[in-house]
Amino acid sequence: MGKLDNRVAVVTGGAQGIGKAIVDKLAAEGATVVVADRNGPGADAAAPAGGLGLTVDVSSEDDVRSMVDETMAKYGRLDVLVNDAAIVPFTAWDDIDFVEWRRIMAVNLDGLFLACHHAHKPMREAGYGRIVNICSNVVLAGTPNLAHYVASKGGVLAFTRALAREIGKHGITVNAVAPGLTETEGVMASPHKEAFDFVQMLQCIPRRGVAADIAPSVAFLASEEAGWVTGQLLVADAGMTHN
Ligand code: 4PL
Repeated sequence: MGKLDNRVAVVTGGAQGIGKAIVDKLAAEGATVVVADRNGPGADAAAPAGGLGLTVDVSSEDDVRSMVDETMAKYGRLDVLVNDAAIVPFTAWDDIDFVEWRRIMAVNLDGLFLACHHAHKPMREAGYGRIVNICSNVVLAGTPNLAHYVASKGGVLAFTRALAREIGKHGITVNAVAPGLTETEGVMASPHKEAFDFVQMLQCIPRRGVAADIAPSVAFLASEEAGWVTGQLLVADAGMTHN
């Protein structure tokens, strides 16, 4: 008996990192999980038994449309959308030109819009849906070397609140989860890995966050019993920040 039995969930960015941990947790709670990732072989590898891996660049409307169509064709329903796909850059302010700005916005914000725009339609027809957007505690901390990413995640938070108000009447909740610095493949391959000691000093719980620390908050908001919670930001960062 899982809290997501008989539900179909789509997780973007599910091939690695926090997204992969979310895929595993939703599957453990009984969901059938579609893993959508730019890395197609990675998506296939991450897809749980009975699930599906899809090659999806969320900044491509064609890809996102296909993601929803293929999910509906195979399973006939789409109950949960987790928007995890994002680029996590490390770019000094002096190096953020318009090309770099657009690169981040295209995936982190355009991709969020496209996935919500297309995936909420079957939810609306069913009169039920759960959308969980992965934000970041950088929106509360203003973390350096991430100005474009911080702006994109600010957009994720604000859009979560706005969309919740637009589509609540259709039985769809829209919430955000804000992780802090988390030990993932992406972070460990970037200069962000140097920030763990500093970040731990600010946390209430002094250890490195891992992807499995984030997934249960997502699973809760994705569950039917969270239906009275919408437009909210759940900060899962060991108490580093408060909203
Ligand atoms: C605290 O979301 O939340 C670095 C890089 N440090 O991407 C993040 C903190 C990073 C964060 C993040």
